[in-house]
Amino acid sequence: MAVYAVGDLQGCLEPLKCLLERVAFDPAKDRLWLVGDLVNRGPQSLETLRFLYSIRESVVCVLGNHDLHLLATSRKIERLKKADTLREVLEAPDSDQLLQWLRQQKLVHHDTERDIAMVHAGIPPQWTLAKALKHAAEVEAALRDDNLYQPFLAGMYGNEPTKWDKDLHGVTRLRVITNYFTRMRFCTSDGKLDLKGKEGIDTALPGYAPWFSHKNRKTRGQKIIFGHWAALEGKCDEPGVYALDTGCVWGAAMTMLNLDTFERYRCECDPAGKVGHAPVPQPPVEPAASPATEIPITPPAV
Ligand SMILES: [Mn+2]
Repeated sequence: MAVYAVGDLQGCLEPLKCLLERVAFDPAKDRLWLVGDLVNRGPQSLETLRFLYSIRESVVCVLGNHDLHLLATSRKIERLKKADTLREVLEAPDSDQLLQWLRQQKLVHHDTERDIAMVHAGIPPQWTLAKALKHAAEVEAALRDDNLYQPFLAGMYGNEPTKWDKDLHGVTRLRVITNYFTRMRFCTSDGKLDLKGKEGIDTALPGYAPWFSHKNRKTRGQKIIFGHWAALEGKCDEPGVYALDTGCVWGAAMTMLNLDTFERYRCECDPAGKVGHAPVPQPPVEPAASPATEIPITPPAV
């Protein structure tokens, strides 16, 4: 059995299939780990989810911010933004089945045999892996609980509080945990988040640094696989920490890592998020969320 981890898919199914073919992936024998952000911005979110669902017994996946956004839009908590490409998922006849599957996924995965952890964005410096798994389980339980699902998704959005405190409770507590695991890039050594910075590591505000580069990080020495941060271009100098988001959806590449040999494979993508060899364009500036740019999922109720 071989295990492969792949960076953010964001609805780019062709490059994923290109990588799976390259390693002759066999869902009956092999395992596919995904760092989350399976959907959105790319061309084939629905087909991507259907494909993953069809091989779900072989898939190990953690949720990213775009996956949680999809779940929230499906519950009418958030509206689709102009750049979102999720409408086809919401309107599909098998939408419920796919979203129920998505909802069962974890925020942090730890393979005890290989001692490798996987998370979408990162693990804050002040948490050990054991603590991270414990707090991830709080959010995972809320996602799976029919009574907590809606309040959690409704309370999930927001950048505050910027820092963990063990006395936090309710959705505020779950929001900070979710922001660490699904949105974090820069933070202070004691885990205060800057959720605005999205560029490379040299753009940190004073006192802030990439979550993985803090000297006091309690998961130092632990192998960690993550995605989310395309501006890193798959580069991370921290030993044992593997950045896998190489910006497929922006026309760069999709990356796959063999978890036994740590060999990397790349599939070059075109600006439409498909397989191609077009020149790499600059990532478009994300449009600001404003009511004027939002598209309602369904017409307003009469
Ligand atoms: Mn992300």
